[in-house]
Amino acid sequence: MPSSQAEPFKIKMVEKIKKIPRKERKKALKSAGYNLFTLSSDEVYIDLLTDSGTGAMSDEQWAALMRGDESYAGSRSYSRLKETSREIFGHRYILPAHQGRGAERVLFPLLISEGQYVINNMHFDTTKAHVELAGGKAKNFVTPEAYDTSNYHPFKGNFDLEKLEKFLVETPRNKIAFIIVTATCNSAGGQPVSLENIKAVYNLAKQHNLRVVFDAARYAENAYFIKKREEGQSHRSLSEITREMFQYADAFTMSAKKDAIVNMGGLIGIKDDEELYNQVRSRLVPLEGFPTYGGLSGRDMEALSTGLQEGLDYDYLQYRTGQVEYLADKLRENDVPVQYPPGGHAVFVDAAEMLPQIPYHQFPAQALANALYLEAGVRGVEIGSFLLGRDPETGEQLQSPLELLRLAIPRRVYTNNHLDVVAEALINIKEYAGELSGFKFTYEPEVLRHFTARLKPVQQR
Ligand code: P61
Repeated sequence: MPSSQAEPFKIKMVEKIKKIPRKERKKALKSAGYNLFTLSSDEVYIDLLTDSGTGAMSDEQWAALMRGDESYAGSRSYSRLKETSREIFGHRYILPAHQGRGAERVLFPLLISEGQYVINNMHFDTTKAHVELAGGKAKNFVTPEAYDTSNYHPFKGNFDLEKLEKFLVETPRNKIAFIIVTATCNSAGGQPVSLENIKAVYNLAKQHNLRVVFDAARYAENAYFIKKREEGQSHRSLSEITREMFQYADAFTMSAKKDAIVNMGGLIGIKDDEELYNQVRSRLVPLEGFPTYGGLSGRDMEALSTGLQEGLDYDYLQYRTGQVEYLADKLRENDVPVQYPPGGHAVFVDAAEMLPQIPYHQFPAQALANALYLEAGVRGVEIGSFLLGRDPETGEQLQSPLELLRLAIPRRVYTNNHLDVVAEALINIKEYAGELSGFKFTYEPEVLRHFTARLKPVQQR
């Protein structure tokens, strides 16, 4: 962020944070089984585990909470959420869910038959888990540019259209369930998908009679990057761009905990397919709740309606993406390898490059996450082979094409001074990165293992 540009808000309330001593951090890591998900937040100084549900709500959102209508059926707060979402996304049918994976759990089984492929630029882990739980097989088609972290490309979240088309032509229609567009593409580094690419995917899908579903958690950051980076888009408003993006989707699932800046919430949108809407609504009742609350309280829906609008504010998005860039630039200037350009919500450090001595099956980015916590009490998250898991058919550990340590920046929470601490710690680690060793399992759950797994260092320190 240029130094002349300050945060487009002032701070009304603060929460104390504290760094526990290094000796205690070492003990905490050991008792957490070297899995940072298991740490207590009191043991963490700067928490960059996720940007999901960790943002700071605005005064307008807190005020909106007071207007929550807690009626079981026909809540006024649901009507507001429906109208706001319709206006922003242009989809006729809107249903709430308690969070993104709740929305996936309701929608996906309706669209997937046993053994069918689900196509994505790159599945995020919970999405992949819900595809697999519904009997589907997750397949990624992200552009190869995404795998070269050091090379600039404005839209590393794009689909490889040639590869996608070839697959669609060669695979019988009944073997494919639908196509997901994840925007921004989290696993590739919070990387945006261009409007041109989104449109091309939609057109290809229609040629092959397939639905497109958006995984829309970071819709606003994606729209911002389209405005800033795509030719012919700079004059358009973020609302116009968002409306056009969502025209190229038949439905969407959304974790509202990211760009809509609420601590809990999700949405399902369906553009115009009334039959699908009726099916989704019926499934929503036993899984999430009555269609006018879907796992959310009235006040949650109020905060969400306000957050959906705030998330698209230009000044806010400029500050937000600028803060991510600030951290990325600082690291790059000091030769810490990061996915470049940085994405919308996080800086992704290339751990495979920083710790080449650790093989993928000993999880280099997990080793870096441990080192960063030990160095400065900063918590990041591994996005690599540890998160990817095993081949569901062979049980073999899969090799992720990228081994990344994600430093996700909560919205409106930390200042650049906090990020200076993070950068300094990683720059220090660079000096002894060659001495770090990998990890192996002492406990490995079957589904979404990284949340609760326990590990130990391959070489006992
Ligand atoms: C995240 F460590 N993301 O990025 P829910 N789609 C997409 C997401 O990014 C996403 C969901 C669907 C999280 C939370 C998280 O291993 C982890 O509201 C593109 O979280 O259910 C969530 O939305 C699911 C963190 C998820 C993790 C899994 O931090």
